[in-house]
Amino acid sequence: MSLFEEYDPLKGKMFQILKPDGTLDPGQKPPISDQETLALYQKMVFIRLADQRCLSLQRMGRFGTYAPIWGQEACQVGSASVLKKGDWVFPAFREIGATLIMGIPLKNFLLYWMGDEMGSRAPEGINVMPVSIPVGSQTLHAVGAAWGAKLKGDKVVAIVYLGDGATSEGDFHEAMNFAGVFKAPVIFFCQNNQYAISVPRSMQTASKTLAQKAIAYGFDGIQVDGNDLFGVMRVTREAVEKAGSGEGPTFIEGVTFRFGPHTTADDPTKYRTEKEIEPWKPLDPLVRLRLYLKGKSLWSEEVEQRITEEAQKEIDQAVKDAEAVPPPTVEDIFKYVFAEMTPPLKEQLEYLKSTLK
Ligand SMILES: Cc1ncc(C[n+]2csc(CCOP(=O)(O)OP(=O)(O)O)c2C)c(N)n1
Ligand SMILES: [Mg+2]
Repeated sequence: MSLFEEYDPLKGKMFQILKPDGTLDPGQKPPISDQETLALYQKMVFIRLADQRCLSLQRMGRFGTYAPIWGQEACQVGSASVLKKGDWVFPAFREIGATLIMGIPLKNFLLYWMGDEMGSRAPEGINVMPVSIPVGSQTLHAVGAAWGAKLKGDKVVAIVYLGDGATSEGDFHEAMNFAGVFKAPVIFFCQNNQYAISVPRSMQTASKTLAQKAIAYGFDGIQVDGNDLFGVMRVTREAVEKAGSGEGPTFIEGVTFRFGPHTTADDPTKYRTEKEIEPWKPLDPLVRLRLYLKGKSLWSEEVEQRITEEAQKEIDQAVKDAEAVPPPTVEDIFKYVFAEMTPPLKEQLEYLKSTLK
């Protein structure tokens, strides 16, 4: 029986390898070695610290806005770390983890949120698409890229990150339908973080799980503990292999929790109680992995201090580098709409310039 048959979402079973106490589920093995686990833990620490820095930069007025990952690191690190370099990645707007794992420099990521679209430009050979602010639209782009790759015979897959709220968008359903019909090599990675801004999961859909939505479109859906790095890796790897062998799409629901605000523009205490957050705290993906590594004598306070210091140094440098880039000019808003600026655009640019004098 395949993993997807065994964890058919209609049976209501969620896949998990690493339990919250840091021990393994009986009968399950970690998908990577202990040394690889330590290396990914280090990346997760880096991502959490970079995320905190982004929040601070926004609070100091050095970022426009920001959507923190805090709590969702295992979903993103676990899924992106099983991809190959040429695979297509379509992020939503909360994807610092997947973005950095795919090799986008932190400097680029920072630049984007500082308001410079050059930050969206991926280095050659890294197929990470720009942030998608419109909820769910990136699912269509991913299916298109996956289908295109299939037609061209490129041995790559596309993965698209979306939230629980995005599953209520029309775009999402069109993408799911198209992916199923054309057996596109695409993975829908849905981070069910329980909220779409202030709207709780219970108000989003009457479906028991989000994973079961895949069934209506004729392909596999699976619910995985999204705070379990090992579980996420195993499920995503299986989906990648399936897509690579021509068996089409998979929908993965990573069950997780957003500890922070939706973005720096909202105050979660207005719609979420402390009582609701409390049970998620011990499920923190970093805490769990730390317990596992400690059990293997690979984690100690000293190790934590060393990787924290290394990370902070690298983050400091990336912030310096990003802030050293001259800010975009007023012309940049108009210059790239068409290959050549149209007369109305030229007129508008002159008008804006005159008002800024
Ligand atoms: C098409 C569209 N509608 C509404 C919004 C405003 N909006 C931004 S994020 C968001 C909620 C998204 O929730 P979810 O998909 O669960 O992702 P999460 O923010 O939890 O990661 C909404 C409604 C938008 N950006 N685009
Ligand atoms: Mg959400």
